[in-house]
Amino acid sequence: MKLVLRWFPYGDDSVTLENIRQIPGVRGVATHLTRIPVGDVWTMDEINLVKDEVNSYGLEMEVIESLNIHEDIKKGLPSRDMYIDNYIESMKNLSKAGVKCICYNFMPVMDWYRSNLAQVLSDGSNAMAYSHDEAVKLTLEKITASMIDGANNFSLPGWEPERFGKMAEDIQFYQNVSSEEYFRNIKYFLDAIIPAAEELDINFAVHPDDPPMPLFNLPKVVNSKESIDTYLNLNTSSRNGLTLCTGSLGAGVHNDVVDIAKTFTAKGKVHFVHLRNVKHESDTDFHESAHLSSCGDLDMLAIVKALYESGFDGYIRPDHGRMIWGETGRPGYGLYDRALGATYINGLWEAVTKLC
Ligand code: DNO
Repeated sequence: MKLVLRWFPYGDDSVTLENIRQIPGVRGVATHLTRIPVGDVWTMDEINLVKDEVNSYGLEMEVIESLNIHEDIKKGLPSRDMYIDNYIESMKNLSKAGVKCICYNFMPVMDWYRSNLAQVLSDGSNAMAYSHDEAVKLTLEKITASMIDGANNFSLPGWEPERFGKMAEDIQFYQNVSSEEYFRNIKYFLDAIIPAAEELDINFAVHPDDPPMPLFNLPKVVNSKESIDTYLNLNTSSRNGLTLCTGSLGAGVHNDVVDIAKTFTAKGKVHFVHLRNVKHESDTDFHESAHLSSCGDLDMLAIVKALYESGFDGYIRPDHGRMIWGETGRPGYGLYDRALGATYINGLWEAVTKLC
C-alpha cells in the first residue's frame, strides 16, 4: 500500500507540504485543483504548477481527490457530452503528469454533510458529527450557512461557493428523477470514461455517499454492499472501482465494513482507502472519532487485515481527524490527529504484513 495525505493547494491549507513530508511513511498527497471550476479542463500548466510544488518536497502526486463531475452529467442533460469530453481531456493531462488514481463521487447537488463541524468530545477535542433528526429539520439555507460558518474560513471540499446559487433548483430537479434514471446517467458517464481510464492506466474510485442517510429526498448512490455491487457492475472493467471510505460506510449501522473491504478488494475493485473510525450515537447519528479501534465502532485491525489478505495494493490515507491540542484549520483536515492516524495505519500495516 502507499500512504498519502489529503492536501489543498494554493495556500488554502493550514497543513504544509513540509509538515506532510515529516510524517513517517507518507509518500505523497491526494489533491485537487480547487481553483478550476467544475466542468472546465484541467490544463497541463495548471496540473504541473501543483505537481512541481508537491514533487519539490519529495512527495508524489499520483492521487487526485476529486475530479468533480459537472451537475449536467449527473442530471443527464444534453450538455453532458461536452462536460464528459472535458473530463476525458483532464484525465489525459493527469495521466501525462503521472496520476494513477482518481477519486470522485456521484452524489447529487452536494458532497458530504455534517450537522456539526466541531462537536466537543469528552476529552476536550472536537470532531465533525451528524444528527439525522436535526438535519432533516433544517432548510437548505441553514445547512449551507452552517457549512460556511463552521469552516474556519477555509473552502470545504464539495461545498465550493459556485455550487450554492443552484442548489435549491437542483434539489427540485431531482425530485422527479427516479433512482433507475439516475443510475442510467451514471452508466452513461462510466461507459464514456472507463475506456479512457483503461487506455491511460488510471484507476477510477467512486467515493461512497457521506453520510449514507438520504437528505432532501435526493437519490442515494453508494451506501451499502448491495449498492457498491450495483455501481461496480454498471461497468465491469477493473478500472471502475471504489474508494473504500470506512467512515462513510461505517456510519450506516447496516454495513459490515470488514466484509465490504474483503469482498471488493478480492475482486480487485478497491483502489483507494479512506481509513477512519466513527462512533455511533444512535442508528442514524454519529461523531467522527480518533482512528484507534477502541475510540469508535469500527475494528480497524480487522479492516486492515482484510485489505492485506485480499491483496490490496492501492493508496490509503488517514481521513478526517479531530481537532486536538488547540489546533484550528479546515474541519477534518488538521495536521495532528491525521498524523496520529497515519502512524496508527503504519503500525497496523506493519503488524499484518509481518504476522499474517
Ligand atoms: C470530505 C471528503 C469528500 C470526498 C469526495 C470524493 O471530506 O471525504 O469530499 O473527497 O466525496 O469525491
